[in-house]
Amino acid sequence: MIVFVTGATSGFGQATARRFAGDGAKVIGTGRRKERLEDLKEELGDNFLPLSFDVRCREQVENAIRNLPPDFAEVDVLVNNAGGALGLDPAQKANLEDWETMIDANVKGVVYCTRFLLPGMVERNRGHIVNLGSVAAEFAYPGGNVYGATKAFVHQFSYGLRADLLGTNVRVTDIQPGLCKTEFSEVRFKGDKQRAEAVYEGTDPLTADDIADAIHWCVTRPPHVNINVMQLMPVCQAFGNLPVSRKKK
Ligand code: NDP
Ligand code: 8X3
Repeated sequence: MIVFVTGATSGFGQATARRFAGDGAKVIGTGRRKERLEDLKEELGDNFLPLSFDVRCREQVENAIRNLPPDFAEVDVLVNNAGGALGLDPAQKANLEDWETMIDANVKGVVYCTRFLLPGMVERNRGHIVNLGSVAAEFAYPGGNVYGATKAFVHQFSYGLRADLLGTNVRVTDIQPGLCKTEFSEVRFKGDKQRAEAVYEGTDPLTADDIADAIHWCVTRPPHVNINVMQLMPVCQAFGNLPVSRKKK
């Protein structure tokens, strides 16, 4: 099995690369931080191919995929994981560049990697695309505005792919995690470690290994089974009431 994991320099992607490599799969791990990919190569050996590119850049994605060495070219599993959130401000105050960055990575990055790898999967009549969505796609929260919208795109895109792929053996899964401790909040709060730590304070959040395990489970179901969506939350997280703004007396 050849597994292509975007965003393998940290969090879910790194754990997923380790999980599949531990299983004997060949893994292509991507990200912008080359040193981290080199460290992973050192750890995982020759069955790991580090590929450094920015998922927001269509040309870089296309070049990286077109130039895959022959022994890594027939990708069976694409894990569209690279991305994240930036900021938690209300829409009227949010930074427009942050919005663009999220749309470029979480939406366009997913679309580019999918579009360049999918034809080979269809040709071989085997493959699996696993997209990292989020509970934020379904449950809106203050400040989640564009982030949640990008993950709603991921959800609908996953369904759309399934519709188009009917009649092939290519599978598609949307994984929707809730609170999970990775570098996610540190990135969202632009390096403010204290603010990031506060998100997880007093909780028992999901871990990157929990998500890697979920991805691995979906991919290793019998070939006739497609897990459309998998939503996971830690037990310490649930749904809230819908807030109501009341007139002052
Ligand atoms: P991390 O911040 O730990 O990892 C994000 C990964 O994405 C890094 O490897 C980073 O690599 C890569 N990445 C980000 N932007 C780009 C880019 N422009 N080009 C290439 N690679 C990029 O976060 P998580 O592991 O938690 O998040 C992984 C995915 O899961 C994201 O899509 C996130 O939205 C989603 N998610 C996270 C949840 C959480 O609570 N942690 C919950 C639900 C969903 P590098 O910086 O080296 O480029
Ligand atoms: C990450 C989960 O709730 O921080 O997608 O948006 S949340």
